[in-house]
Amino acid sequence: MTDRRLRIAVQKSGRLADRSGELISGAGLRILKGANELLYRIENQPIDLLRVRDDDIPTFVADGVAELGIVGYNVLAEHFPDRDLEEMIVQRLGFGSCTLKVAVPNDVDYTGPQWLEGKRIATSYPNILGKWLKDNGVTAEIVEMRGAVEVAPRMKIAHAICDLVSTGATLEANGMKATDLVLKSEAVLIKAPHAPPSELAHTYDMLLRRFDGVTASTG
Ligand code: PRT
Ligand code: ZN
Repeated sequence: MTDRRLRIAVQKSGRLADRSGELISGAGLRILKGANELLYRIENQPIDLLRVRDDDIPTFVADGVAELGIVGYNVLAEHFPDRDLEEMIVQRLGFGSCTLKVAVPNDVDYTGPQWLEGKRIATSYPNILGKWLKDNGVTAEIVEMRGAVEVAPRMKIAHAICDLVSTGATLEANGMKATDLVLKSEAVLIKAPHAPPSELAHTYDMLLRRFDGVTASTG
């Protein structure tokens, strides 16, 4: 006998946490909140939830620390700029939708990607932005910021930004407008490169079928 359990890496708190929990509950898994904040047990299946920062999820799953993970496509793409992401993605989950866009101050007469030539652009997504600039034949300086990217132009740190947008309220509040679309994103279910241990294969297959069913029914 083994007490080996499957692991699903999920965001501990933040924009994807609630919907990830709903997906897991919707698949019939009963989450048992334990004293251990990092690891929650599933009461009725040999599964644990590994609750971490979203930035850690791509690596944990790619390294096989967790068999599955739920993360924003934007985080995955930034983490693995050179990988075939489709090999990792099991399914798109239909929540956490947002877009990564270039934005400039309202008074800028933005004429297209060429406007960015020689300029400074602040972003938390240097890999994705770097690729997009290259694809568009633009040479610009990328200023990497962990947060508060929207204040960079006002602080004279950068001429433009590249950031996630959902309602557009943050840009508006900061006197900026969105221009080019760099990446479309939503939450995705990702899997480790190796098959799960054979004694857990049945649970793993059942889980994927159920996630698929929940996503199909919630659209
Ligand atoms: O703590 P941890 O590292 O786990 O979380 P985090 O702070 O890095 O991420 P979190 O919880 O903010 O976001 C998790 C994921 O949600 C992101 O990686 C995206 O996949 C997705 N998502 C969807 C968003 C947004 N919408 C979004 N609007 N992530 C961030 N934003 C931010 C954006 O950066 C900007 O500051 O919201 C602001 C813009 O929103 P609007 O509505 O004003 O346009
Ligand atoms: Zn994060």
